[in-house]
Amino acid sequence: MTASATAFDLAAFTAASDPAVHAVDAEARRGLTLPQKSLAPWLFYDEAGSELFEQITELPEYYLTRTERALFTAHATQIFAELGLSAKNSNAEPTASTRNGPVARASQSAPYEDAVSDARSATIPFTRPLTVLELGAGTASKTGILLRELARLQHNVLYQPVDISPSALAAARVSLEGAIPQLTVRPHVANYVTHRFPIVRPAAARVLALYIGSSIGNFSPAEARDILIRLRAQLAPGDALLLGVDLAPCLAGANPKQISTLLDAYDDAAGITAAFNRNVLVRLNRDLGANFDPDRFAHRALWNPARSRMEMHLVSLEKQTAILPRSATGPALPVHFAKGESIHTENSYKFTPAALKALFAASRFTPKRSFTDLDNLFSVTLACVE
Ligand code: AVJ
Repeated sequence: MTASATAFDLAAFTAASDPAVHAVDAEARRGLTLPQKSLAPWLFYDEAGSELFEQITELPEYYLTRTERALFTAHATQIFAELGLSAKNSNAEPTASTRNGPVARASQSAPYEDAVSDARSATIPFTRPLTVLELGAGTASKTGILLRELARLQHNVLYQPVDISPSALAAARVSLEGAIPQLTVRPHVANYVTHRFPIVRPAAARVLALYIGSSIGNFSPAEARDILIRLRAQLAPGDALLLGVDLAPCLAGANPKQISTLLDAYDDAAGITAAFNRNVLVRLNRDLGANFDPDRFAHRALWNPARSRMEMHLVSLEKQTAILPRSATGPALPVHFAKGESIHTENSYKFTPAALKALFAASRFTPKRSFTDLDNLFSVTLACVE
């Protein structure tokens, strides 16, 4: 037996025994044999990729995280008030009162706002406690703002983050439980798209589901609708969804979002997004024993106006062939690239108010209130289950 045959056997053994590696192998074989090669964006989030994404969130060009954080800071009180939780009707000590900063304002222009203005003004008496579920929580750095506010309004808070990255969830648990004494974190490692996730409901608790950070943007309109339909099926009247989406560029208006803002956010000067993109090949090499040379692929970010999405690609700089070794799933697979041929690694959909409204309608959520920054970059919507 040659040395390389031994290495291949070892890769096959690893893939067969580890379900996570098996999923990587199956996705690589699916995506890399399509006419337009593709790899699903969940593959980005191994330990190194999760760390690179954290760095992205702090880049000057990547406005998404900081804008959403500002919206949470400005409107956390209002968000929980909409859910019937305010210092008035809780036993907990009220603290730092109104924090409506200049950064953010409540959007009054969204078309769905009109239909719900009556319901909004009604005061809902607080009775049942709230537990917080989060899809794609990652390290949950922004979530702390909301959880801290909730911990002021209710004695104990159960937080249930679901994420594909065990390392990110472990970091979330350590930092949040350290910072908020009344908080219990119950992490669940799962791909929330392909697998069911449990929702723990302490006696009579209502669920606030967070799907923030534009995570939903990785999915096509049909997939996004299905994710929300499946979430909705696990929820009951009185529960709610807080959805954070990145907004589409606009052509008119007082302060229109520019396409260049998007292009810069996905192709930063420091090259962190490029490293994040290439890391998917590093992961295939490590998990599957493939032999991609990440340096022979260029990072490319483009705006696709027809689909209202940013796309990331890895463009082959030359004619080349990489090999996925034999595994439990199949035989050794050579992957040929022409010069200039790309692997499509991510879609990041950007929403118009109309698209958002259609998404909520299709998944039977009732949007109650939307918050948007003054530059019309990002929006957070509270929607309820009726
Ligand atoms: C984590 C999916 C919200 O689409 O903006 C960041 C991932 N990709 N830079 C996004 C990402 C490139 C991010 N999401």
